[in-house]
Amino acid sequence: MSPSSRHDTQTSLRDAARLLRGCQRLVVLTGAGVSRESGIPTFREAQTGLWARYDPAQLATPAAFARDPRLVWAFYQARREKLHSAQPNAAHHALAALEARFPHMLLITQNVDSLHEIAGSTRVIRLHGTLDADRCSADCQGSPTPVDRHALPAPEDGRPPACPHCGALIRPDVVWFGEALPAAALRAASEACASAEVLLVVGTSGLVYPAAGLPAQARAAGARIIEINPERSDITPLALVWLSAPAGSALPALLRMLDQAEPSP
Ligand code: BJW
Repeated sequence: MSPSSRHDTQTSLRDAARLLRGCQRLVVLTGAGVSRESGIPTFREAQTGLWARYDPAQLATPAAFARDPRLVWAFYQARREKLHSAQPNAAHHALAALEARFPHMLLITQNVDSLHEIAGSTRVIRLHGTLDADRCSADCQGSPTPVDRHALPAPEDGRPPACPHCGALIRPDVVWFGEALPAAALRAASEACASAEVLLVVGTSGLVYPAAGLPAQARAAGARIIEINPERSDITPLALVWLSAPAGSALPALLRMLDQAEPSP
């Protein structure tokens, strides 16, 4: 495969399909870019409206929550509101279809929306938690202590509701900067990448660790990496095939290519 072929989408699609055909251990790693075409801004994009003047990386921390819980809670409530009307896009559907085709496929996601599951993916490892759930910020009954926010009165001053067990504030069940990822999920992701034949990386900047280290780990263990991202990322230098296109068009095109008979050499 010549390096110049990386820039030709049709050639890259053909190369990617060739790597996938007959693959026995396929692992997929997704990031915010996969949900972009569902209208969900990526993490590093400027937030819209009210949130334009805030850096999301400064809000997604335990220190920010301790300093100004009302602000951080409002940030997450606004994102939940936006998610409420979001639907899976063609990329989520194509990944669910890919799982049907490769029953051992494992999908590792950094995303905190549930769009992969809604689209029908079943073998999903979540590295950064979920916006759908909350927990006690003091984890008073063990780590985590799940709390149903819908069953609690919402304080009028905009603060998060209080934990019904201990009275500490509740918080979204996501992983903030400086917090450990769920150990079992990270272990499973790491093991899958260490034994992957092909790692398909979709829509991540590759900036946030430890998730960003998984492609290098897979590559060191012999996996071939396909990347789908319209922009170069920190993963691009590791990729054997880079599909420089939005996931919502590249993934369905890749599925169509897989359905075609392999061209004779
Ligand atoms: C498209 C597209 C289209 C657009 N189609 N593509 C090693 C080195 C340096 C630092 C560290 C290190 N190890 C750990 C750290 C510290 C830190 C870190 O990584 N910092 C970096 C910023 C330098 N990591 C942590 O703190 C982690 N914790 C940790 O390591 O704990 C250690 C510990 C151990 C034991 C005890 C205690 C501690 C935690 C990281 C948690 C990340 N959480 C967030 C927030 C979740 C909640 C929320 O959403 O609010 O997760 S941060 C944010 O980044 C979010 C994302 O999942 C994550 C990754 O972002 P992603 O998905 O890559 O999105 P973007 O926006 O960056 O990129 C989008 C991409 O899509 C772009 O490339 C576009 O081009 C592309 N795109 N449209 C396809 N249509």
